[in-house]
Amino acid sequence: MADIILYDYWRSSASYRVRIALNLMGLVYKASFINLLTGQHKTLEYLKKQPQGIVPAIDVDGQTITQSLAIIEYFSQTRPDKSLLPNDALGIARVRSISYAIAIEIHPICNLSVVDHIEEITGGGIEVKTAWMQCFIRKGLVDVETYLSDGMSGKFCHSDTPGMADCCLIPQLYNAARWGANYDDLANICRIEQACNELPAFQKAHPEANKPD
Ligand SMILES: N[C@@H](CCC(=O)N[C@@H](CS)C(=O)NCC(=O)O)C(=O)O
Repeated sequence: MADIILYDYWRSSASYRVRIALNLMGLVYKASFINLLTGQHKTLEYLKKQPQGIVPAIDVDGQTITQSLAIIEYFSQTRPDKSLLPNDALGIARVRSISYAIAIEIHPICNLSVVDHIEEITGGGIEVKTAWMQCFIRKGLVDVETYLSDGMSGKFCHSDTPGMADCCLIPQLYNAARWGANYDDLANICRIEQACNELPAFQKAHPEANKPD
């Protein structure tokens, strides 16, 4: 099988989701570092891979795939023995609900390009940016906690096996900590975070372990 190349930025939570997923599936990949700080994601060369100019993107099986959840689902479908989705339709729907609550509800409104723009149009400083992040990350995590309190979570977001929802949750918590959004009172989230942090797949995917030299 052809090499897997992940177009990655160490601090990107969407890239971090895919790093966790590849590690959980035991898939070896090469990381190609795309420096968001120098605008490498907006170069013509990278835009041929990812026309939106965002990370991650991945080269696999002779194709390029974009969007973190599409990437995780692609691997789950093409390598079913390593799938990060449950076997039943209801389970898949639940895992997608939790994943989307993070990746579609929290992440886009807390993207740096969004908060930088808010800072610019309000004329506010870092305080405006921080208040925005804390408000919307906290609100989104409270919603996720409600999902996780439905009796269908186990050791992880869904059952006792880590899967796609955990790949979304842990990077979002890293971002919450970065901006000082409190979630100490959200018991299921804290319990699942602890379980994930014990696994090498999550440890190896952590941004600090993926900083370029
Ligand atoms: N929905 C996308 C989100 C990707 C995304 O927003 N990536 C951010 C980093 S986490 C990015 O590349 N931002 C660069 C920019 O906005 O200029 C996914 O899940 O892959």
